[in-house]
Amino acid sequence: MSIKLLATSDLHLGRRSADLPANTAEGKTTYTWHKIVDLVLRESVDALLLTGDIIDEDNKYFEAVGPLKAGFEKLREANVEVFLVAGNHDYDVLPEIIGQGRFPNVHLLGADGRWESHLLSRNGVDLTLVGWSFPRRHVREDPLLSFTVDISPKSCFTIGLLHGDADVADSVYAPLRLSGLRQQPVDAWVLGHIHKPTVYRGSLPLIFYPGSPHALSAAEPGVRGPVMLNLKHGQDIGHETIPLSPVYYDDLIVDVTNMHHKSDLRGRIMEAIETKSHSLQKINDSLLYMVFTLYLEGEHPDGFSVETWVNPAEDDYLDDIIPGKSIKIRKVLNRIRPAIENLEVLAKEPSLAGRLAETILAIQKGESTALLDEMLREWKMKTEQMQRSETYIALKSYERISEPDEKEGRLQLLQECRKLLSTLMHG
Ligand SMILES: [Mn+2]
Repeated sequence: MSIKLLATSDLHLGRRSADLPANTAEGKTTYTWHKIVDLVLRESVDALLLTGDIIDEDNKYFEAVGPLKAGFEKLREANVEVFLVAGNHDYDVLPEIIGQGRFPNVHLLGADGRWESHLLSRNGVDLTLVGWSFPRRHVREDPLLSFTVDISPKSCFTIGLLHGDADVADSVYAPLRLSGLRQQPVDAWVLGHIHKPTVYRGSLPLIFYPGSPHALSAAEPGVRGPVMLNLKHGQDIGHETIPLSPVYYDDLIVDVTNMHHKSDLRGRIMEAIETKSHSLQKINDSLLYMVFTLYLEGEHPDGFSVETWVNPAEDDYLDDIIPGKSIKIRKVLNRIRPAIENLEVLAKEPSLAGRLAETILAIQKGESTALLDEMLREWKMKTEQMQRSETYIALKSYERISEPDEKEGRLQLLQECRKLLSTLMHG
């Protein structure tokens, strides 16, 4: 007595992932579409739910139509129903393909921006699916304002399919109020449009964006895939992301403090990649490409030279670090703070940097300068002002708050002077 549904959105058939070798078959979103169809068949899923932007644009019609129809055909042969709504990218092309009428198992809900429902009975469970489709590219009003559907009294569950922008009031892509979603007699909302997988926790119903199942660029980091829903009588709806994206994007952060040789940095990069790959072990089957943005951090006297120690070439893929995976560092971002070694020399310069160096030295040695005294006075005054403020007085009842202490002031000023000097020297 249960139903299994697989939900996904924003596949953008016709597009391909950035930063992969040219013409890589796995980089195309059609690759993940076939994987999704295979998963539905392998896991005996009862119905596939697609919540918009499945096709990238109508200019991608010819790239998308073949694979989409082939998938629908396979699902029809396996007696799997498909329910979908159109988004802002496929508002015209999706009805066109479905309208060709060869797929009795495929149901586009809510064409022309009118809410529509469909009853599905499987394994002794009656399920109502409700949906609304984009009638045009831009929709400024919340589609929930016109929510009217008949839900059969014998229906055990109601699942809503909708493409739009949750809690973005001025969106031109169907602004959806979360409170509006919660008010409807719906047990779970499957949304589309936002590519980042998002679950709104806290209260019923279950509201979520499955997100794009195929990572398209470094702007779509982390594990991605469709979401499996399990519906059982008298139980909360179970949901689980099934990792399927062949591409994984992420940041790699390496601290270069105290590194003196290229080999040190290389070792640390390898280590970081291995750690990352290890943490992704459970999705290793689907994962073929790992693309990283490398951030160099920490303190170093010559951060600009350190940056040249790694030199990711255009088509450089590292193939043998992790078996079965291709790895690429797509970009190196230098966030290294300059370690100033000649602070004493700099302190003699009549520049702003010189004054800051002089102040840092004075704080470190427990001495004082005219500038430091002035800054400490200012700090003390501001701190006392803050302590007299309403919010601060409210806090006082919870914590013991002491008078501004010069030692604390010196410490804060030291951090600020260092930050300022680094910014000055770094340009
Ligand atoms: Mn969209």
